[in-house]
Amino acid sequence: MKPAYYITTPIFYVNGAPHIGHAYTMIAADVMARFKRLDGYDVFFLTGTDEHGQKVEKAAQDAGQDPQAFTDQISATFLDLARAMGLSNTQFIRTTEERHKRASQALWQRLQADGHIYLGGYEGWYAIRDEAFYDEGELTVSPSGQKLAPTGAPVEFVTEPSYFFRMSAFQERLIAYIEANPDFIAPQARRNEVLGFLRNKLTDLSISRTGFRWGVPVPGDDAHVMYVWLDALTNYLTALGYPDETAPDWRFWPADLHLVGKDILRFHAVYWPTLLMAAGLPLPKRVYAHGWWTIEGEKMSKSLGNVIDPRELVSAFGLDALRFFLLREVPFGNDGDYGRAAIVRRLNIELANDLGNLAQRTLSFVAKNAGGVMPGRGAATTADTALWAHVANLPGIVAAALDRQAFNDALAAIWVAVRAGNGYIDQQAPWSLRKTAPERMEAVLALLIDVLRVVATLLQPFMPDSMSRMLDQLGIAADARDLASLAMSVPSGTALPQPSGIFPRFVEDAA
Ligand code: ME8
Repeated sequence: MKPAYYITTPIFYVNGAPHIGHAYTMIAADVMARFKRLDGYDVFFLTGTDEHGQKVEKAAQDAGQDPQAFTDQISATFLDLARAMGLSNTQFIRTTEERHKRASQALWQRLQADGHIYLGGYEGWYAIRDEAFYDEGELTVSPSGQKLAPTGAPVEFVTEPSYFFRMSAFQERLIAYIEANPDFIAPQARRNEVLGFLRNKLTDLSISRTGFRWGVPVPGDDAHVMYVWLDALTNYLTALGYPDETAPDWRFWPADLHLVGKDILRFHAVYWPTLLMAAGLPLPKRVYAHGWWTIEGEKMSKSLGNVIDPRELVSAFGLDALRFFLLREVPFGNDGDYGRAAIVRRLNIELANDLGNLAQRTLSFVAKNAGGVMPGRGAATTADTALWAHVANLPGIVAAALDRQAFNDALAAIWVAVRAGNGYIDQQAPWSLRKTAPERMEAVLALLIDVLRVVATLLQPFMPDSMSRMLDQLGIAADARDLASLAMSVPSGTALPQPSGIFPRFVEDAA
């Protein structure tokens, strides 16, 4: 049986339209999922929407809609985003589904039965925008006198009865776990941030609210709904069939990777693992918190009017160029800035000039001068060995980089090979070998095709559609595109389809 790999994105709040930040996490997770499938894993890839809580209830009220009708509508726009970004997700979960209410209540009851929940009262600060509680000491005051959370979200003082989770009881175990598992929280700076936070005494976590109704009812106490983060985090279990631990998909637990933005690290690296410890469930293997995108140097916000709909970028540049740009432009983990000029540059230089040209020059030359079939291979020259050295270890290098979520390193290594391929064509000049040394010309072309095959195979997770077309042109059968198939070479004489350009240069309209 294939090994299991479970990867998740955050589930997104349905309080507004999806934007490039949501697309980013979705695409990064999709690249991981697709790569693991290529590498022989059975992958469960989950994304979806987070539909309860005060923030969503308020957004529905502001829109003059009933919360269920409102969440149905906005959740559909996230599903549409997932499709538009080419996601290969296994499920799209919604927290308003019945199965999710059952799972959240079952987790609650398990915690309660084991004595991890008690009834008390919450008196303190709450930010609806972040759906988070804050200590007095964390707050700042705006010029107008409004108290603000460290995220800049306005807070309000809340006094209400509340159930609490005895999170404080798990502080030492959590620290020990993080220390014993250096890869559990990544990147390193985020891990240090969590360990820093854990130097202060962990308080118990308020896990129910009474001021509004839009949430999962607390079992046995209708006056309370669950704190939205408790219900939200449980989605990762619901999708696998929890509480039925005999469900077929339960074998995917624990998750291999929760991919999240740095804004929600604490929920995933402190609240979630302690809840799981209390419930006696295994902990996720890794939580990776990526950086934050701004738009032309500005924070994305509705009031600035600079929120970019990723679907518009797809119409302008194509999906694969967008996917490539997002993971190539910025080392994962760092913050990034979207600018139109930057995406055009990546598209024209790296996709059109480097990769597109390497394929087009090679394949159109084969079509015109080598009978349109896979050319004959020859004994390797020093130049051939030097080129192949860039490719031979590439699958392992890319796999290792992706296991660290170093998408940018993976792409950089692939581009070293692509550029070496272009240098090799220029230097070997197959056009001048055509008359004088036709066999050597064939060997040069065959090697270039073998290089392109490795490159295109490894790039499939990043650019599924264009690499599928490139592999078609390279004569690779649909069932020979995984990493294991790289060991088998395409026989000389295999007919190759008529080539056509894959990455046209992007030219701005004169208007
Ligand atoms: O936090 N740059 O949902 P959310 C990069 N429902 N990534 C960004 C981004 C940006 N500017 N803006 C958003 C929630 N993201 C909860 C999660 S999980 C159990 C519950 C991405 O709609 C990034 O992944 O506010 C971030 O963590 C997530 O969207 C927040 O989405």
